[in-house]
Amino acid sequence: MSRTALRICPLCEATCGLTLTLEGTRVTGARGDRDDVFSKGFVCPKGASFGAADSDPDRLRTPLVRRDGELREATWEEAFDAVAAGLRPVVERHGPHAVGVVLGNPNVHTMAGALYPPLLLAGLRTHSVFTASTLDQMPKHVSSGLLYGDAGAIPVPDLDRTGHLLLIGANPLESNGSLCTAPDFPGKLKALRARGGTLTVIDPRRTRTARLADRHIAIRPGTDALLLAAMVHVLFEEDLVDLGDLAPHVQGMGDLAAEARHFTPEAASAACGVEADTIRGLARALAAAPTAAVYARIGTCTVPHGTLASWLVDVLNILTGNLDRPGGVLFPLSATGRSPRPAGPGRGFALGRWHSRVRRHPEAKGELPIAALAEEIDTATDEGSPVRAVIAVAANPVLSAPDGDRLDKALGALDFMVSVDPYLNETSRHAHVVLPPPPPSQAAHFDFAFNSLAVRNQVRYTRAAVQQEPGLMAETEIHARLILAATGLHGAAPDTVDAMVVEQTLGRAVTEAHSPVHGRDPRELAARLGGENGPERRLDMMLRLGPYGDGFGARPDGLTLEKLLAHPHGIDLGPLGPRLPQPLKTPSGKVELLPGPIADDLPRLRRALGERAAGLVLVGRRHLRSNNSWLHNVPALTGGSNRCTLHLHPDDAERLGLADGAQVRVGGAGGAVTAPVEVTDGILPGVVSLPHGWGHDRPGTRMSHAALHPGVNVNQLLDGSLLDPLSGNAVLNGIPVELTPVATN
Ligand SMILES: Nc1nc2c(c(=O)[nH]1)N[C@H]1C(S)=C(S)[C@@H](COP(=O)(O)OP(=O)(O)OC[C@H]3O[C@@H](n4cnc5c(=O)[nH]c(N)nc54)[C@H](O)[C@@H]3O)O[C@H]1N2
Ligand SMILES: Nc1nc2c(c(=O)[nH]1)N[C@H]1C(S)=C(S)[C@@H](COP(=O)(O)OP(=O)(O)OC[C@H]3O[C@@H](n4cnc5c(=O)[nH]c(N)nc54)[C@H](O)[C@@H]3O)O[C@H]1N2
Ligand code: SF4
Ligand SMILES: [Mo]
Repeated sequence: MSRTALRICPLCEATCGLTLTLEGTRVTGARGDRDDVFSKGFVCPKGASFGAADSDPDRLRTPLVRRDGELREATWEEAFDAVAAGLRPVVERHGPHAVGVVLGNPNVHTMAGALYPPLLLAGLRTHSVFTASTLDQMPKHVSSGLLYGDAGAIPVPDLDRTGHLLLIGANPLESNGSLCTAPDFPGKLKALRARGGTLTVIDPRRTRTARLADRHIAIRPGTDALLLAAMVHVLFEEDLVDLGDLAPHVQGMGDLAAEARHFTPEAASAACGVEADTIRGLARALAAAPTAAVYARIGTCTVPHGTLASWLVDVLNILTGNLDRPGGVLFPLSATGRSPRPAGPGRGFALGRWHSRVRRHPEAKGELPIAALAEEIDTATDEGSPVRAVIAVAANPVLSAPDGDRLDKALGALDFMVSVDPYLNETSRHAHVVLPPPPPSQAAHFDFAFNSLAVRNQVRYTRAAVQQEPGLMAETEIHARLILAATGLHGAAPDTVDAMVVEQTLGRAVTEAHSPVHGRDPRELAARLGGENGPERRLDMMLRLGPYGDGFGARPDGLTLEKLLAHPHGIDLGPLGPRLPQPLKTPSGKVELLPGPIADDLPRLRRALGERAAGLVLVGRRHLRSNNSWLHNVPALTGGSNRCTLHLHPDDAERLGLADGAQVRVGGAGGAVTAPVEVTDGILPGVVSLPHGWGHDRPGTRMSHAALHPGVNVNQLLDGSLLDPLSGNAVLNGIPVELTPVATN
């Protein structure tokens, strides 16, 4: 007998609601949940393959513990004993910074990853924190931190209502969107055009998104900040700046105008490979549109001027009055966000409160660049201990971060490593203990991160679709036990972690004047919490304290977990609305248009006006049926065009004597890889493209399907030295490479 169950898809940022078909405990099908208040039935091929990913026979089903050099199956008790025995001596002998914590992308797609890592970091007090953010969106956090005083305040394009979308370095037709949670992003772009709006795409490749657009502008990789600065120049020069309702909330216009003078379209044109008139036209169109949104992603973040480009995106939205207005870009209001405090000056955002040990990279948002992880492990300095133990949660930096070969060696030489990961892969194979979470059908789901990036305010929660298999442990419990083992409390009940958070959070809330529970007794509030387990009680608490919450009875119609459970397809909370000045936490209480660290970095951008890459440069690409490094083991998702090939323009192919299908050696600063050529005129001459997340040919892994078509690791071309200085984000796009034909017989 089959039955169905609802499950929010964890495979990308779109967070679609799925209806799973189940035979016993096995997921045999997945389709879009038509009644989902947000995704309304949308599903992509990845979501439709949820069952195949969920039931992958290579998923680990017991913990592994290294004995006599080999990873062997063990009980949970043995595994956590080994974690405590491995980590504590490192902390005690070498101090907290000797323990590195590496957090990967799927942490933003699990409840465990949202609720527990902050406690692990607070408990360990290590500065050695490395996450996928420094391969991704750290420039946007830094830009938001500096502009708005809050690194988490990221405005999202109002896709459903905008009249003009300028989309830069993003390919939502493959990625389904990022820092802009929008189920059916492709449909929303089509709807934009159907209602008479315009879509402009800036990308060195003619992507599927670019083909959908009114206009595609093929830019030289790594030069978006110059183009955007030139657009700012035009707005000032042609008197097109119009702050509208934003005017009272913005400071620093004069200084910004003065800086913008240097970036004429004529000066930027050659570096960008875009005509000056085209740049002027882009600025004029943006200013003329009744509503407009500039939206940029990976292609603008993972470049040498990532923070400046991210900042300029917001500057353009601000100067055209499109920040915080419907149809422009707006700040979502998430149901589990803190209840908004009254508007007013805040503490602002600090950068560089500490530095990495080896190359003195400044921290950003409490993190060090993951590109520096290998050197922080393998290089001794006079100052402090190298990283000697690593806790890796949902992370595969051997493939995702620069110079995997060096990192591979460094991880192999650690005193101790623990991975929380369902797979034995390129990274977890170095662990002394592997703690596997259950497959997603057996986990509850709530999107703590993506609700604060969603194009519509809404809230949804799905409990586990399938009962947890005997022998497995919920990932939330794995995290709680890991925290206890790492902080010297090994053996305490995992519930104590959640109870402590509840006590502290409620204890603080009752002292805050603006809180709906101000002045109440935290124990009385804690006793009222619903939920079947620790994580659910915490979710109930966050919902009830949040902006739509019931305030523990203060607003009886408000949200609670109980109410959410009564709405299995979610609760719509309406379109995004203006929120300024409340989200601002800058010292001035205003949007600070030209923050100091940005101004200090602008001379570097001015120098870039005169720089040209001499040879070929490489960019990445994503495929709809892929997800970074970990879905290549699902046969249903690896056929067809989802292949690790080098895209090359016909002119370059001819010049280099490379035919379609030929093997080519691609060399970069960090090493070389050999891949088959795919000749395509969908890429700018002088630019080549390889996808990331491939290279599944290392021994000691257990991903049998991925190993059949391993591909190559594009990040081996990098040596980890190229970073955006303000954010520490790795430069992954626009990197210089050399091609050499490989002789075949
Ligand atoms: N060249 C190049 N490199 C890139 C990028 C690029 O565009 N170009 N993109 C970068 C970006 S944006 C990102 S986010 C990073 C991602 O890089 P990582 O953060 O390393 O993420 P993944 O490669 O997705 O690996 C995720 C790991 O989590 C495991 N996992 C999957 N599901 C779960 C789960 O439910 N729980 C737990 N505990 N583990 C799970 C997987 O088995 C895998 O080991 O890659 C970056 N690397
Ligand atoms: N199918 C699938 N979906 C995914 C993922 C996946 O791996 N596969 N990963 C998820 C993750 S972790 C993330 S962060 C998001 C990322 O979401 P997106 O940012 O939409 O990711 P990409 O598809 O890599 O799009 C980046 C685009 O930037 C272009 N580009 C490269 N360099 C430059 C440049 O210098 N300037 C400009 N203007 N463009 C440039 C590339 O050609 C590419 O088309 O996707 C998420 N969704
Ligand atoms: S678009 Fe993303 S969230 Fe939606 S079904 Fe596909 S992978 Fe899942
Ligand atoms: Mo990402």
